[in-house]
Amino acid sequence: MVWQREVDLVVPLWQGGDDVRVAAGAGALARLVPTHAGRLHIAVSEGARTAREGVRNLDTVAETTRHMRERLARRSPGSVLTLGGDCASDIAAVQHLARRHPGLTVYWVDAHGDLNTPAESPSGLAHGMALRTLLGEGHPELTGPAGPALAPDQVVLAGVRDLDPSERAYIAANSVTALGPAEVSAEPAGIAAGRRAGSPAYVHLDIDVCDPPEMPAVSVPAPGGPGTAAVARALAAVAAHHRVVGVAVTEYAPVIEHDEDRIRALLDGLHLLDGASD
Ligand SMILES: [Mn+2]
Repeated sequence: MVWQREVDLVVPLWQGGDDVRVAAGAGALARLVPTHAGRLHIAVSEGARTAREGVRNLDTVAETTRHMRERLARRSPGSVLTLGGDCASDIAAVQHLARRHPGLTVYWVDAHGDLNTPAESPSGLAHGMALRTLLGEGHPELTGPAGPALAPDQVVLAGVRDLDPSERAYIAANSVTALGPAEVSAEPAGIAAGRRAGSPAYVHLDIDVCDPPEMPAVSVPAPGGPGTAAVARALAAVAAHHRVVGVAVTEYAPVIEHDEDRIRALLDGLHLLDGASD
């Protein structure tokens, strides 16, 4: 089954995590994933490397997000693949698709919650604020003019384990579904439990969700993750249960030595390698 989407966005944004190694991830993923759609390469400017209003490199992250938002508004695709870049690479894509598909479930498959705010973030890094931004509580230049893209009950965190205290508090206060590594490993297909079959879904795959010994090529490794095989099974379960309208793959730092077959297994779980020649 080929996952049909209307546009691919290649987004070498690294300023959200201030780690230039993930910029090359966008191009590396674009080489691995054959396209059946138009592929737009988003230009990311160098910009000033300064912190403003609690967010490092805010100018560049906001400019990239605004630029993507405009491109998506012009094309109005119903389905989008984003090849990042860091976890701030798909803010505009989720904002666009959440409005296009009411009731969208967003699977945030990530070792981290990305639920910080500019005021609470220990690092000031935008990639750790991406999901909270989508929930309407981020820097206004990133949340954008249209208000919250998502409500907390639309979000499923999967494989999450590295959370700051304020992120834990947000999850508890808002009853966000959060499945840890043990739950994903024990029952990968369980991550879509309780969600309506055939309903629209978005998958944000930060490959740091995988256990670092299996997948070391990431910006911010977090010990104790599920294996890549379990993650691939969970992704396949989401793809089988839902109508997937968007996928992002983020935080891949291909310069770090790793087994490319593990990346392929993850992409294959999402049907992104179908039609590849080898
Ligand atoms: Mn992340």
